[in-house]
Amino acid sequence: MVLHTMSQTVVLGVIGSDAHVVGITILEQAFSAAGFDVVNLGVQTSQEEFAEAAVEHDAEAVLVSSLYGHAEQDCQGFHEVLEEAGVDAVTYIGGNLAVGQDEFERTRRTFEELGFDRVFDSETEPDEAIASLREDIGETATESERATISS
Ligand code: B12
Repeated sequence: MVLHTMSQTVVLGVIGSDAHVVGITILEQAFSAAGFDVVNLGVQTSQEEFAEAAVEHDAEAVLVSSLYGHAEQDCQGFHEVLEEAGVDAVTYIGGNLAVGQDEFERTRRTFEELGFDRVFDSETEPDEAIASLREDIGETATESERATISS
């Protein structure tokens, strides 16, 4: 017998003026297939739109994507906006987060300091993010998802 738990909602979108839509579409499909309720805000999403959607859908997680190299500017003050709106959710960011992105550890620190719980580079497989999220919200990852988590 399979036991179903109530599904968890994930809000995702591409922040700022960024128009790269492919990555977020793949993430939407992967999280849906993994059993999450996904609210995809699409491209060119403002900080406030993320916050409003997270409140409206009582989201467990807010996933931000950015490809075009302006993520740091776009995410300044983001966590303050979420906090003011009363959002209590895990926050991830991923994509091409810096121009060049040759030293990812520095990029990771920058975004952790901005308040993100996890930071992913553009090589990230959706399963890795899914397994991380299950871990962060206290759900059990499947074996194949678990195998993708890097330490
Ligand atoms: C296609 C493309 C475009 C298309 C976008 C079409 C569309 N509507 O989507 C067009 C031509 C419009 C475009 C425009 C631009 N682009 Co462009 N584009 C690309 C390209 C070739 C592929 C992007 C793509 O679709 N990848 C496929 C998907 C599946 O991968 P992905 O997006 O990386 O997403 C995966 C991961 O990153 C990760 N991920 C992404 N987000 C998140 C979030 C979370 C939470 C997690 C866990 C994971 C995750 O998971 C995804 C799925 O596996 C990349 C180069 C490249 N090879 O990546 C450049 C690239 C992203 N573009 C770039 C640039 C500079 C631009 C422009 C600024 C160019 C210009 N001067 O006009 C504009 C920006 C316009 C705008 N307002 O956004 C640069 C960014 C440079 C940087 N960050 O340092 C890149 C890297 C090219 C390069 N090497 O210079 N682009």
